[in-house]
Amino acid sequence: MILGAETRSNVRRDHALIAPDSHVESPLLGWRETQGVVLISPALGARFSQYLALMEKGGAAALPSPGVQRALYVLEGEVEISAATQSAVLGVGGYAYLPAGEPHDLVAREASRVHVFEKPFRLDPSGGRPAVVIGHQEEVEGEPFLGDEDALLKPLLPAEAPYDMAMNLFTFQPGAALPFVEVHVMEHGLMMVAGQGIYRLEDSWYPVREGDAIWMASYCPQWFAAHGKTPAAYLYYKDIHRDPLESLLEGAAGAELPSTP
Ligand code: UGY
Ligand code: MN
Repeated sequence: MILGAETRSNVRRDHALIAPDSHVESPLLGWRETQGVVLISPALGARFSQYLALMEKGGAAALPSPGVQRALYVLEGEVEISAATQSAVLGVGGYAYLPAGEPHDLVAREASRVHVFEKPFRLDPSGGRPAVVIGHQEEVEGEPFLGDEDALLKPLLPAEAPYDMAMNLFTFQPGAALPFVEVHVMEHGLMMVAGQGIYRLEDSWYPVREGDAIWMASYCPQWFAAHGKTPAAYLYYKDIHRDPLESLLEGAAGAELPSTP
């Protein structure tokens, strides 16, 4: 193989693996002293975006587009986040959730690598509004996944109806695996933050390791097993708590029910 002509990245109709060897940086609209790597976006078929913000010391974020919520997780460095009611300095493993329309400042106190999920917010029919969340993954208790103590799931955001997205941290001891091949309506965006393993996506099997990003469309068959001598961990996004018929219902809003004869 010719040097530079090979990559583990692979883009398919219902999934994608984006490995660091194929990253291309580009400016993030409105951010200062920051370059971005857009890993997942609607251009791929996704309903959300996932990107890396590579911030220089003093670099600062722009606000998301109107109606868009943001969940960020610090992979390297140290940033300061300030919203109307809360502010904090976040080191590695620190995270924040900013509801759509929430003004906030995000400034890098040193060169930092920040991982971001963004998604247009869909209001829950009961009208509940999500609140700002700021925390550190070490403060969140891991739940054994379907009873497996070797596969610990940390939900970083409240699992409540006003929140239409989840951001979770999933840690697998070497040899631990998802107990079955999942096929579900929810979509995922994922970032490997530690270790390595094998990801099955549809009918393909991918060796994956720290730094790899994965998109899984709705209904993409998925399975993971951790491999190696150290735990594997991934941060991932999932859309939750909304009616799967939502996109069809939008067009019908305000439509009259047919009258019965
Ligand atoms: O939350 C999930 O659906 C999770 N178990 N999926 C995954 O790890 N690929
Ligand atoms: Mn899943």
